[in-house]
Amino acid sequence: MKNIAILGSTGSIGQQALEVIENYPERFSVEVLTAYNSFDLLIEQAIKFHPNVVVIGNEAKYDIVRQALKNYETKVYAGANAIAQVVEMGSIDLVLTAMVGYSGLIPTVNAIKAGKNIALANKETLVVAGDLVNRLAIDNMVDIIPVDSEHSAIFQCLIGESLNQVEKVFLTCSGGPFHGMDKKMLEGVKVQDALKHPNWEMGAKITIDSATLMNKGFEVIEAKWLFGLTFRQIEVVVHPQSIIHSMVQFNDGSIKAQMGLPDMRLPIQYALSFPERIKNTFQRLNFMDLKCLTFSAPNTKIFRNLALAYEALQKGGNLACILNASNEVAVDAFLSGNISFTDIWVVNEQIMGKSTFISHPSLTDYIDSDQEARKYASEMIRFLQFKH
Ligand code: MN3
Repeated sequence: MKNIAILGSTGSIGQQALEVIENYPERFSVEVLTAYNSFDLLIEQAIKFHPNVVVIGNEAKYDIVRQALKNYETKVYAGANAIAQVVEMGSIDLVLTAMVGYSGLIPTVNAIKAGKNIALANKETLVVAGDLVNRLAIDNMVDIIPVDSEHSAIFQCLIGESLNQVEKVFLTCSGGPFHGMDKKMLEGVKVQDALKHPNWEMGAKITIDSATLMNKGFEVIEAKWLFGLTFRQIEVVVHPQSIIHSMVQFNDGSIKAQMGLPDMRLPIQYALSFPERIKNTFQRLNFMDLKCLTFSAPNTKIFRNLALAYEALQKGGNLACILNASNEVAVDAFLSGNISFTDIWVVNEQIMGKSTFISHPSLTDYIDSDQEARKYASEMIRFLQFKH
């Protein structure tokens, strides 16, 4: 029996993880659930899965959750510090990190320090502080198993292989809803268009990141840290059908691909059951239904975020942390209607140039860099609003 903590259980990944867990009560048990704001769904999940502990991030919602669960054995806590602490509980075997953005960093760091294996859905943890998180994982002999579909694909292709025989990886990318659009068209993109992803149902933040290709940029950085690659070994390929989830090319030129229907429950289940594969009833891919699989290069001249991610990777230090912080602020501003779609990467590029560069950051440096970049990004957004 694996006892699982799900950080971000009310989000898209969290809910799908619970769907998987529900099918295998003899294998998985839910030990901890956390949510930031969605108290009603958290309560519902707690009643259904009876975890040992639930944490609601937003302390203003504590009383509602506690009242609703007062007749159950589940303990209720509130606040970001509580989330960062519960991951250390002795009874937890695996922590699924599925919260949004930078908020995933500290709880993940604590879980690793406590020796917990990580099923990593929160890619920002590796984007912000990949070197530090990797070192901690090695020191504490912790496995980081990717949940992101592309990284799960690479991970699966690498089973039985040596990392030093990898020539490169192809990270596939759906291209998002705006693939092929020019600069003028992108400037007029509306929030509701950007929130419609062609292949994957996801939360708002990652859906916008997919549309701007920031998500793909973060995935390049994530791949670097998960698999020990250089930026030259990671190539993004636009593959709108999302059937090949990524590929690995070895030093003899042979290529392995991992394929399947685009269904996040598959990489989630694999991360939870690894090293085993367990039988399920998910729909199978029928090759006869596929008309064609297509591939093309992403346009990084237009979709600047992908180029910025490569730049952050190449220069290293705290630059990816800065990019992530700026991007979180810019995406919020776009979702609130304060800046245009293309302003997102205009802000990111400026803030990367403006923030203090640190070549070998500590955890405190990362926290400070995140703060500084957010402050600069907010200032720039106020300026852009004024200009409009
Ligand atoms: Mn992905």
